[in-house]
Amino acid sequence: MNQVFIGIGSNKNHPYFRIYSVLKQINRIKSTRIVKKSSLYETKPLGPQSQPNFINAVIEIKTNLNPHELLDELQVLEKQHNRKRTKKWGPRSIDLDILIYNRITMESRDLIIPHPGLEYREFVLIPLYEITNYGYEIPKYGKVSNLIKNL
Ligand code: PH2
Ligand code: MG
Ligand code: MG
Repeated sequence: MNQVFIGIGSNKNHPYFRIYSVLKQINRIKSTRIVKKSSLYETKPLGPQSQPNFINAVIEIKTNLNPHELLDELQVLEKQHNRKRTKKWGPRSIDLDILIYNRITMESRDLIIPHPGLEYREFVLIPLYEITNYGYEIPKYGKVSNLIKNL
């Protein structure tokens, strides 16, 4: 089984309800289950400020899907939540990002792992810190605790 961390964000159409429902859907993805969930954090938008606050969380899953298979499944869920790819960093009903996949680093056309920007995003690092052991290291970026100190 592969260890994967997923970042969840929502700032449109009832974020708390949406995250609750997407967690159940993630557990229904084949060969996949959630093993840890962070708290839900209300965060100020990074990017355009004229949009509602986000609700963010990070979960740990175990899965037999490879990174691209998992990406496909998460994009199906984003579509079901009526996610529109309109303006960059605009409001979204649900955003599901593969943050970390085992210890791998990869850059393909449609998928970069670890997720770009996670090393300076408070709304990712704080929930990740909550659900990992002290001293946990993100591939390429190092200890979560150090990244938080440098925010
Ligand atoms: N996601 C973005 C852009 N800005 N800001 C917050 N607070 N939380 C997010 O999840 C977020 C964001 C792009 O995916
Ligand atoms: Mg995304
Ligand atoms: Mg995102």
